[in-house]
Formats: sequence, C-alpha cells, structure tokens
Amino acid sequence: MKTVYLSLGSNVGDREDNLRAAIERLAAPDLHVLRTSPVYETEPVDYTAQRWFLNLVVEAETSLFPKLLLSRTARIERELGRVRTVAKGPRTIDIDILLYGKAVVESATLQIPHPRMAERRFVLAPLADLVPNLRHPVTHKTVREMLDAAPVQKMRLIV
Ligand code: PH2
Ligand code: MG
Ligand code: MG
Repeated sequence: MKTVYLSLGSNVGDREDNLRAAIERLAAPDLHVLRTSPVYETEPVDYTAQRWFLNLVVEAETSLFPKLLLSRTARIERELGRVRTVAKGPRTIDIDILLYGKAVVESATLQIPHPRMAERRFVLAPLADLVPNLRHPVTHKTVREMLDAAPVQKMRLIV
C-alpha cells in the first residue's frame, strides 16, 4: 500500500457536488480515502478567463500502481461528465496525482510528482493543511517551504 495525494478541482456546475461525487467514487476496495483537506475557492491560474475553482486535496492509501491509479482517476473524470475542450479550461472535475509515496515517475503519459505542484497555491495550501512537513521526493523541500515560496494567488477558505 502506498500513500498518495490527489488534487481535485472543479469550476463547472455545482462545484461542491462534483468534488463530493469524485471523492465518493474514488473510495474502492483498492483505494482507501484517509483524509480530505478543507476546500478553497481559488482564482484560476494559466487560463484566467474562467470561473473560480473549488480545490481540495485527498490523502489516500492504495494498492494500485501509478498507471492504474491514473486510469481510475481518468475514468471518474469521464463518469462525472468532464469534456476536454480548452486546455487548462473549465472542467466539472479534474483529478491530478500529486505524490505517490516517494516514487518518481517520468513517462509520456504520467509524471509524478506533479510537475507544476510547487508553483500552485491551489494545490499547496490544501496539501499543507494535511502534511506541512512532507518532503518533495526530488527537491526535498517541505510542502510548507514550497507554499511559502509559491507565487501569489487569490483564494479563500470555504468554511
Ligand atoms: N487547474 C488547472 C488550471 N488552473 N486554477 C485553479 N485555481 N485551480 C485549478 O484546479 C486549476 C487552475 C489545470 O488543471
Ligand atoms: Mg490539473
Ligand atoms: Mg488533470
């Protein structure tokens, strides 16, 4: 079993409902959801002309190997009606693998740790709520250190 961290985001339709549905579907005999972070409403980055996102991070334990975990998350994205139109554009649900134990994966279809996680407050803030002292397996920086160094991004904690 490996401990994994997944970043979930939604900015289309009922965003809270989409997050809740995704977390429900992630839970399976081969994937145990251990904890979920608080939810943040976050300003869109990269492609900015779109609605604000709701983002959170899920901590889970899984026996799925990385590529199977990726197929699982892609299937859930499809089931929840995600349509890929604009790159980095609006989505009902996005599920990204941030960390998979201490593994480093570099393939054409999958990169772990997530290559942009260190620049993204919408990932680092909820991740820091769960594991501030966890270290990035390549840079060895803690989540808290990455968050402190990340560019500004408007966000608010949803209570
Ligand atoms: N996801 C993106 C691009 N931009 N911005 C925010 N705030 N939250 C996201 O989840 C997000 C984004 C591509 O996956
Ligand atoms: Mg993403
Ligand atoms: Mg994605």
